[in-house]
Order: sequence, then C-alpha cells, then structure tokens
Amino acid sequence: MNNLADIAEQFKPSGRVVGIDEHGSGNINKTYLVTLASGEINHFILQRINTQVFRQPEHVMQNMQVVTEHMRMSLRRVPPDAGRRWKIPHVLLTHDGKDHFVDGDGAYWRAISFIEDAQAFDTIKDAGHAEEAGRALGMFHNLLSDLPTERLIDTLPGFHITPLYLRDYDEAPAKHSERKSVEANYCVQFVKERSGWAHVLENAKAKGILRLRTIHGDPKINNIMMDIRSGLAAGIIDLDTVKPGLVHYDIGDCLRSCCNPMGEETEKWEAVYFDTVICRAVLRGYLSAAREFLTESDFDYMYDSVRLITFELGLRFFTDYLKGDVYFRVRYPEHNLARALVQFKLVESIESQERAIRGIIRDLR
Ligand code: GN1
Ligand code: MG
Repeated sequence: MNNLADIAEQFKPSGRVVGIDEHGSGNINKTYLVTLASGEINHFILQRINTQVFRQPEHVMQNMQVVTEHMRMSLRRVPPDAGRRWKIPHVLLTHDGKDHFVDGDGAYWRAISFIEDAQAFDTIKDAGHAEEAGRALGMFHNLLSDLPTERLIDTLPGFHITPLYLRDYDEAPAKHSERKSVEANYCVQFVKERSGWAHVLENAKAKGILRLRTIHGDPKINNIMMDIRSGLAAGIIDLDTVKPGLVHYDIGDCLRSCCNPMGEETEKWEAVYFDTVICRAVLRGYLSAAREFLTESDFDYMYDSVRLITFELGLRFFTDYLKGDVYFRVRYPEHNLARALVQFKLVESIESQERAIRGIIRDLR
C-alpha cells in the first residue's frame, strides 16, 4: 500500500482527506500537507523519514516526545509574552496507537500537527522578522535549558562535529576525481585554507569551556513559523535533529540562514553576502529570551560559531557533490556544488566583516 491517501488515512484524526500536497523545501525527508474536510483539525503534516540519514527513526520519534513534553511543561515556568501564540508541534498517532506507520515498501511515515494561521519563509523580510526569528530560537533554548541532555538519544552521530565532516571530505574526492571545474577547485582551495581552524568549537567543548545543552540542530529561517496576523514567531518546527550539542551550532545556523538575504538556494552565488543589520536584529531577539542561561564563554565563541557552521554546511554540500549526491536531495546535477558556493561566499563575507560582527556581539553582551 503506497498510495499517499491510504498512508494519510492511517493517522487521520477525523474528517475526510481532501488534499495532499508537497510541502516546504526540506533536503532530507519528504513532507506533505494533508488537508481534511471538516473535523477537529484542518491540516496535518505527513512525512516520510529518510532512513538513509536517520538510521533509527524510532529514536527520532522518542526524542521528539521527550522534547515536546518538556517544552509544554516549561511553558508554565516561562509563559510566552502577552499577545504571543506559541505552538509546540505534537506527534499524531495511528489508529492503533503507534507513532509511525511502515508502508508496503518498508518506508517509515509519521504525522505531526500543523501550526495553523502561520507560515515560514525562505528568507528574512525585515528586521522585525529577524528579531522574531532570533527570539524563537532563544525561547526554544530557554524552554529546554533545564532538560538533562542524557534524556536524549544522539540520532545523528557526528552531526555538526566539523572535524568529522573534514575527515569525510578527505575521503571523498579520490573516488570522484571527474568532478573537476574552476568552481570545484575554488572549493578545494577554500576548504584547505580553513581546515586548521575547523576544530574551534570541538576544542572548546573538549576543554570544558562550552557545555552540552539541548539543541534544535536545524534552526534555519524556514523552520521558524510566523503568525500571519500578529507577525510574531509562533513556534519552531522540524524537531528531527534535536539532540545534545552546543547552542553555538544553533546560533551559528540561525545566523547563517537569516543573514543571507539571497537565500541558500540562489544561483547567483557570486552576489551572496552576510547582512550585519539582520545579524544585530537576530541576536537582539535571541538574547531577549536566552540571556539567562548563557555564560561569558558562550559569548566568546559566538563569532566563530556563525563562521564555522556556515563553512561546515558548505563543506557538507561540497562533499556530497564529490560523492555523487548521496545525502542531500538535488534537483539538477551541479546543485550541491551551487549550494556549497553560496555557503562559501557567505563565509567570505562573514570573514571580511569580522570586526563589525564581533562589535555587534560586544554591544549586545
Ligand atoms: C537539511 O532537510 P532539511 O532541509 O530540514 C540538513 C541540515 C542543513 C539543511 C540546509 C539532517 O535540513 O543540517 O542545514 O538541510 N539536515 C540534516 O538547508 O542533515
Ligand atoms: Mg531539518
């Protein structure tokens, strides 16, 4: 049984399924928005988990339960400010009470509640949007700041451990030496010049300067839902990569995504730049919700985090290109190369504005 409607029926809380549309722009899982005809809910999200990436999807589901339950409890400790609607996605069960469904082909499906009257964007609209994106990540970290990280399983070992991506990269090109071009050579050179510094966050972690907390893992701009009426952030979605890690991975990822006005899928990679006005707004929003649990050392590594996570994503795209596109879904043959170039251009722009970015962090500290 591989018909999408039949799969949606497994989870359907009530009402008739009247539409199933591809949804969002995820690079790993396949996501659909299911529309129901009159029932207690109007929509839900149906996803096929990519089990090549998430080898043990049951662990992803378990983390999701732990994290969402904890956030719901924490909302009593730190309620959202007046006028804000804050929604936490929840897992929908099948009719026989399971948190997933395996279809006839062995594909792993799960369903998640949809945040109504909210939308996500691929790029930042203005400083207000940026501040809200930062605040949403700060709220997320704050709600989870007292969750013991031992309660979470590492569903993606090595995720955001930059030195491991470098190792992976070192092993890749030999197999696909035919992927040579001016752009690919630029990437090779780019990585080479920065490989000595790529251990910066892992070293600080190993020395006990930075400590593990619960992180989102993928807080890019299109995972932050904005209320269509108030314009305020209404929640963070895509909890697949929640795990113990450094909040720096998240801060870096949120900034690299929000401060790139051209978006990570642009083909005009030469024009990509890092917008420091947006950076200030995102950090201001983040700190308004997260200052409480941050240490002095956390601030010391903020600049490195945005440079590093941007570099890391470029490296991951480039490695995947060299390997023949085995991880990220691509729409055309050079897609991962184009994505890598966008991130590397963004890194260059971050590096050339180091003083300004460090200045923003200092001002807000
Ligand atoms: C992937 O699939 P998606 O779009 O949620 C990736 C992230 C990257 C992101 C870049 C599990 O996320 O790490 O930052 O693409 N997720 C995984 O858009 O590797
Ligand atoms: Mg994701």
